[in-house]
Amino acid sequence: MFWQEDVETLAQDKLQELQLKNLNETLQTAKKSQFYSKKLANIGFLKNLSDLKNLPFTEKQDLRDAFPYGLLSVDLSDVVRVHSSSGTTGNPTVVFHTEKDLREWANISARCMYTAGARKTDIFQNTMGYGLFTGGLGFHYGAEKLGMMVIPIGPGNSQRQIWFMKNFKVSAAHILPSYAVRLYHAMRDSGVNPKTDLNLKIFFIGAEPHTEELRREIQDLYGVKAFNSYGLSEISGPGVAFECLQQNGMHIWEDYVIPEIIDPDTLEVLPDGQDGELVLTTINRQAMPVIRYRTRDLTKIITGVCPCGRTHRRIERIKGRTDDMMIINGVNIFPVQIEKTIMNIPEAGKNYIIEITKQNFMDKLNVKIEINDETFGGTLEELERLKAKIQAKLKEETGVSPNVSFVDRGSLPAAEGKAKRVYDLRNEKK
Ligand code: DLL
Repeated sequence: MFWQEDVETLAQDKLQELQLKNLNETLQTAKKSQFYSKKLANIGFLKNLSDLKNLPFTEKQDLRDAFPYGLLSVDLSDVVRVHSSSGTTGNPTVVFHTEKDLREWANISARCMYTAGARKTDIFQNTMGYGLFTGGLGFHYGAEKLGMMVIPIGPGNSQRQIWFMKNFKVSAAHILPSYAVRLYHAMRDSGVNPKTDLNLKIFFIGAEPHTEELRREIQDLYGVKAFNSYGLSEISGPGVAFECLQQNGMHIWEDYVIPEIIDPDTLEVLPDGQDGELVLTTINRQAMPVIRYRTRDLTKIITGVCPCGRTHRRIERIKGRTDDMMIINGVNIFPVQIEKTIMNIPEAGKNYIIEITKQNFMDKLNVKIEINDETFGGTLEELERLKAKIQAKLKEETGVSPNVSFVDRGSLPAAEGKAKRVYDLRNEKK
């Protein structure tokens, strides 16, 4: 039932003792880096965990400015791997790992997958990108540590994915939620019914925002249980927080990180149960600890104890990123609100993009949805009725009147990595 029962069920007060001890050690390690030697110069030994809130934040821009080695806390000769998240502007952020860091990451990834029911008898297909992106290699080593047979196929080439799934009786897969939808269509087009022709039981889905509705859809399409997986490169990658069999929030592994929720405007720490931005401090990393890292991800800590027996607190599904929010004529909207609405309309397809344009000085929200087979078969009149229905539901959910249009299946841009859903064309020259 547990990967490491002692630590997963450790009482909260004991967990906090452990956190304080490891936090103080981490601060000493961090101060060996150029960046934190200055930033934490006046910070001594912390007596209480609550002293953490007096420490300065670390931002993505700090990582960029310190590129390439400013946050390195160990001798370069002790570094065995680097990962990187490609930003669209400026320097990429780089993250370093010692051999111990990689061992710990493999362990926490194994713990995640075990928590969701994976066992050494499972055959595991890893469709996440290998390379600088953390999704592939991160869970690869976790899956091997757990003892599963790993198929390190990486992303893309749906026919090959299906071929492996079928011939090796793959039971567990690591997959982007947006790709799960596309792969299902590829299966249908090739006459493969995932429920009867394949042996899939567990999906680990994450790396991009998605709604409860999309998760349910994926579960229904494939006949699997799909578990939400949260992580970010700056804190290793996947393995930061993961759902247990209850599928009700993600346990954030508190022997690896200390989570805080802050108000993104006032920067004040908020109590459990309140919505805000997740801030994370690593407490067992050597090569590159990060202190009070502002993730920009919006969530809350769920109050109450999980029936699964794990004592590590849970975070709610990520609602969006502070920098994801679209402001349409002054109204704030998160892309997941659009997804939630679309997923609740059975006749609508499951692939969509959002375009924001400007018309006569006014913002316009355009939602382009792929047609699914049922709607495609319908008459023009039925299509118009469906369009009006989606428009009304979107207005109800967001407060903004969108333009809805249908596009042919397969015609929306398909990324090999994370799906790009929002295209802000307001500043595009005509
Ligand atoms: O996406 C790590 C990862 C790989 C997580 C595989 C899960 C599975 P980055 O590329 O650095 O790392 O992107 C991190 O992606 O700050 C969130 O905004 C978003 N994100 C990650 N997981 C989830 C999730 C990997 N389950 C950024 N739900 C994070 C919503 C997620 N957003």
